[in-house]
Amino acid sequence: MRGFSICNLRLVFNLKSQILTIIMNEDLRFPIGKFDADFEVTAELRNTFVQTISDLPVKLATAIEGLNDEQLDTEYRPDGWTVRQVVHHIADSHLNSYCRYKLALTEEVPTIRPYFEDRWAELSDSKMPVEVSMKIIDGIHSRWANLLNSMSDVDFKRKLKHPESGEWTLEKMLGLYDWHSKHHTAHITDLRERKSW
Ligand code: NI
Repeated sequence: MRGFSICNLRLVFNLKSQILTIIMNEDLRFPIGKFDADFEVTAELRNTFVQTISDLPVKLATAIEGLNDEQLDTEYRPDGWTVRQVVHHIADSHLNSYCRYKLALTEEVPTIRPYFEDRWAELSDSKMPVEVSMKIIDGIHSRWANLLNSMSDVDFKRKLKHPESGEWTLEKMLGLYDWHSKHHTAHITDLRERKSW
């Protein structure tokens, strides 16, 4: 191949390793894959989603059990959130979600208010001890699960509107938070496995 020097080879090698790094980082970022909204919600599936919401406080407590401050301040992937930020983010995200459920149950297709989760994770309260958010998650999930268990089929078909992604039924949104709960828990459990913590 004419003009294909060592420099070109190095370039190809560097590009290849850069692409590999990006792919590996994406795997670390999405340990259970990305959320796919293309599914039919059956009553059985809905029950498994409700169970995930009930179980998260215990599953998350198990995932972070015994971690010291240095470990909590370790990023789960290069340039990613620390374990501490992940825990505080779950509290931020799920308290918003809980409010959105209550809005959708009491108003006609309310438009919800998005927020910049990355900016929230940089605020001072995301550096607090994780126990603070574990208490929030415990309380929110207890009430959220109670609410979900009280909802009828008709309630689960109620909708809210996200300004960017459009209308969501509450049962479809529950699929998102089932995924979200497992997604962030896996960030922590995968990191511990890689680090042998
Ligand atoms: Ni998240």
